[in-house]
Amino acid sequence: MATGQTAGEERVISRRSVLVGSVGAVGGLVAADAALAQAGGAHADHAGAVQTAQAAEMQAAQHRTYPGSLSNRIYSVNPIHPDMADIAENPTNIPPPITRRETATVRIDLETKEIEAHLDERAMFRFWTFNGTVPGPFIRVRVGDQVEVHLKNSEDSWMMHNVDFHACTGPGGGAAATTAAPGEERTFTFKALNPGLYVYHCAVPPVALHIANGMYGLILVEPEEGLPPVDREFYVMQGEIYTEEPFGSSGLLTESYDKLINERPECFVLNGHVGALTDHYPLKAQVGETVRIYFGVGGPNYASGFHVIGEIFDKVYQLGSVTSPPVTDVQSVMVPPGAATIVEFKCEVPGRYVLVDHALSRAERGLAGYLIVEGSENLEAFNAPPNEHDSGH
Ligand SMILES: [Cu+2]
Repeated sequence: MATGQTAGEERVISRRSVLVGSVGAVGGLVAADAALAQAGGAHADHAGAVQTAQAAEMQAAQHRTYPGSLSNRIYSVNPIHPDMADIAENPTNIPPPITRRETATVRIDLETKEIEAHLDERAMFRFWTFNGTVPGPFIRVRVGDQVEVHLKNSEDSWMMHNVDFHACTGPGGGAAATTAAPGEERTFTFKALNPGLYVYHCAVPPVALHIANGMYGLILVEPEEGLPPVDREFYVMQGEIYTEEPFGSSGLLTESYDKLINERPECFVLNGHVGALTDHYPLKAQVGETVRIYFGVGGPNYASGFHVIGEIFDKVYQLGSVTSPPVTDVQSVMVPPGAATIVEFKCEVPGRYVLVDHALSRAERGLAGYLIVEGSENLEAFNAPPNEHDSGH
């Protein structure tokens, strides 16, 4: 099994690191090796075990900090990126609620574009996109509408692309009908039969690769009566990125098909790239406002335990169903790949809140977004004295 192989490789590397005495530089590997030495005497020779114990003592003697830890950005402000090509979708880029009370034909124009853009402060990646952003545009229709999809594959593309709408009832969600070579355009129509929040994505094989490289978005099919009004709406999607180079590498990175099919991503992202919703497009609201987040998982592989640090979801429309009553007072919501949810909460206390997948190892691989709430203090709800260890405010 692939994961077993890789775990074995890591063990070999960590043991070699200990034996050559480079332990100081690789604290995580030392810890792994200490565990290995304890667990498996047959694997740990005496010299290695002694050195491992010494290294563990050294490690315990100093108060370790992890200045490179990306979860620092959960609680502290991150430096701003320099201007570079950016595929991040602005989370406020959402069409307004639909006010008409009759059905209509709605034309959707999607252009598939492959764009080299930055993945984090140091790295670039060739993203595959709908309309040049990840996620693709937020589409808003009303139940009963005829949706007329026009999919154009840019002349500059290297790959075939198409689109599969989960909001569509019909074979492939339109995928076969819209498969287009570079420079071609395809159309199909479907009737939005079921209200809800749905994912759309490219479905050209290997489908997981097209999704991982950025080809996903959300379509909201409003119920007849619409959704209850809120003060602000946001559009956020989670995905994984698989590169040959390890997380944190510089330069133009290469996609890894091997890591993709073994489900071993290097990056986890909100809205396309590391830092998209922290450095470029933090969400913003005022105290007293009610916020709604349309949250989807493009994936392709990992479910999200979606959570906003410091907030409680007053309402959750589970699995994106708007015809079931929302559940109330929820800390985190599980969102499978190829699915979505709608969360709502009132902002009662000013400050910075952080959108995460509560599988928080993924924060170390890039997954975080900010919600900045401004307004008057609410000392009844939250009253905290200053703390010199708090570097982030
Ligand atoms: Cu594609």
